[in-house]
Amino acid sequence: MKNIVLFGPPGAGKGTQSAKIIEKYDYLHLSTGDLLRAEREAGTELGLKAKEFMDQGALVPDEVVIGMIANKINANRQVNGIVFDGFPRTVAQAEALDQMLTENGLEIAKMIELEVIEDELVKRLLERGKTSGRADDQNEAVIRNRFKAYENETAPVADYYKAQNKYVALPGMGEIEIIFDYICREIEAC
Ligand code: B4P
Repeated sequence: MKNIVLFGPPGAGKGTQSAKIIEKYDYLHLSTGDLLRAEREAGTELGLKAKEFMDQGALVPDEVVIGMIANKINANRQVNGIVFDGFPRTVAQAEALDQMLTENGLEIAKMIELEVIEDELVKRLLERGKTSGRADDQNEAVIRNRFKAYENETAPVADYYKAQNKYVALPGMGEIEIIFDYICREIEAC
């Protein structure tokens, strides 16, 4: 079972590339953003709590997200691999993930970061906001908050995987298919 963390700032292409990876390799896609949005739509207590943070562009508290992921890993032991998309987003989440995987005899094979400049990210997110209905994609101030949260809380997660020799950075700008080819090479090499 090959487990990959897809990493990068909001709008880097994690969701876009995850969809292609799961189609090609038949992996399980675990997107904490998607899981949180589903909880919101279902109107659960967890979803309502998450909404306050998401709409401001802040991160949802670690304990909420970690519990959600633990349930998914435990329910899916027989898959070819897992693509973690948008998780871990803090060092505490990365440590919790390692612990959950180790308990199941599993590990992260590689973290793949998609590198994209900020102006392009803003452009992509505002464009998606026109049709996604996502409040956090429609307002530039909220988008800037998401970048701040990324810089302060999420960027250090890359160092966590660098220390384990599992980190690789790829260009995230340009043709989606070309970026996907780079990603496939990395997945197949580990
Ligand atoms: P996410 O749902 O993870 O949102 P995201 O980072 O914006 O998505 P992504 O990066 O996958 O989007 P993509 O580039 O594919 O998180 C939303 C919120 O949920 C967070 O702010 C936070 O509040 C909360 N949350 C989620 N996980 C959490 C966690 N672990 N802990 C705490 N809080 C958490 O797509 C962007 C756009 O770019 C698309 O329109 C796409 O078509 C386009 N695009 C992609 N690749 C392109 C390319 N190569 N060229 C041109 N356009 C491209």
